[in-house]
Amino acid sequence: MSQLAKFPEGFLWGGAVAANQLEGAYQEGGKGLSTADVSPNGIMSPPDFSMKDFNLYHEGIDFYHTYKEDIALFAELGFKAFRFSIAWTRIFPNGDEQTPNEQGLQFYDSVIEELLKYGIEPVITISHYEMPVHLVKEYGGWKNRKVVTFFERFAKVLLERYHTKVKYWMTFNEINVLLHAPFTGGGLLFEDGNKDEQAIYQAAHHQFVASALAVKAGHELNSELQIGCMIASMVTYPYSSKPEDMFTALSQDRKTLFFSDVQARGHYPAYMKSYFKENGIAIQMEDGDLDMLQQHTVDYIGFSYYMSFVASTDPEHVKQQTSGNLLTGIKNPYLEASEWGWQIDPVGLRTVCNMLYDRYEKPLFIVENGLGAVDTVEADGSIQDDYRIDYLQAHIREMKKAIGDGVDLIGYTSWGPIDLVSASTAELKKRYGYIYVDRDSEGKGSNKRIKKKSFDWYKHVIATNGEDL
Ligand code: BGP
Repeated sequence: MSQLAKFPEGFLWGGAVAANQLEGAYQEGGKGLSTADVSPNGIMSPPDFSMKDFNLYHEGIDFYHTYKEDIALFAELGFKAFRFSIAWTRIFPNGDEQTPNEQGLQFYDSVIEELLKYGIEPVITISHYEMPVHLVKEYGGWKNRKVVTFFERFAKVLLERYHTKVKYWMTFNEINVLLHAPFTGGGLLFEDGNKDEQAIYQAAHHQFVASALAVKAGHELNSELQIGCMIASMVTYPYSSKPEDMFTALSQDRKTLFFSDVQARGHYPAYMKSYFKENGIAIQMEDGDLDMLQQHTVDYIGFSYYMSFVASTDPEHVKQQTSGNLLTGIKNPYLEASEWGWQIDPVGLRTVCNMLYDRYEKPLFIVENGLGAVDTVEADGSIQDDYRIDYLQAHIREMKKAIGDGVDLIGYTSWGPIDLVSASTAELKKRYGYIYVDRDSEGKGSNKRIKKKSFDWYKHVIATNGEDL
């Protein structure tokens, strides 16, 4: 690596959140019921439409009412960018209406105004792990082609309203998670518990077309817009140098890269067409779909990175499972893991950056990364989260090396700069923030915001543009 590697001028330092994990106010401002609202055990778990159980997503951290105070703290951190999602149900409560809910739009008008007041670039995720419950019940979620039209309408409303104020967009959060958690990613329910690949890949096709339609609409409104894809990056190492292990690792990575391949290269890759043929999967397409995918590819590759994975053909290795919310993987003997079994691998981030840049030669934007940990408030009221600083510091160092390798990296928005409800556990035990929220998993607490030790650390990183870590 060149010793001279530096973060570029205008690098987008910041943080990332999702509407359903922090806004709360789930029935205010004309909002409809979203899939997150009916997922009391986490948005990765099966829903409970009866909503008998307490659901922390209903309250979040009350950002709907505290956004001014919270954005002021982000400004104090020196944020250049803030990534957030729009709750589809605030704009179209049922999803299939013709006209948007003006009150819902006004909330996001205010959030955007507040960010711009401080010179913070808003970065919008159009859809982050949720959709109107009505679209699930009435249409079966994303496996129904009609949902493409509803999404297009939703995306166009946002693009038309904000295209002069918001430059950076992404269509679907972690689009590849549809494979692992089909309800979370696509509103797909499989009553018998068996994930039907035909339905999942059909839903993926609909999301690809919907995403391309949003890219088209955005560019027609404003050619300067940068509209990206967003994948949960999952780099897989072969457990050994056994050639079969290598091939297994490659096959596992392709399950992720398939999604960015279609969105960034504009066509279905050969390996996937073969997979469909071998497995009797037939994607129904309409005339013009393939042209749409080809003509309206994304401008940048957005991705999350939390951990790396291991693949092996040896049943003994497969037994050494670690946990993790999306894939149960084999334990990597060289790595430590978080309390939730996510294997901590900063070098893997450099590898992912290089892999993605080699493959697409489009700008990369790391839109999620961070350490989920239990934080303790000391007797003096401070929170000494050195473990979080260590994690972030090591990852940012590797990002810098990736820039030295020649990667065009445009930004870094770490996950949950303010503590929020966890996607996989629906609790407030696993925290990511620089800002502590005094609220527990039962929703009890003062809701007060407290700066953790990492707050000053990250502030300094941003102030020095990553020079002094
Ligand atoms: C990603 C999701 C986020 C976020 C993050 C951390 O997969 O895009 O929504 O929650 O993971 O996950 P968790 O909250 O389960 O720790």
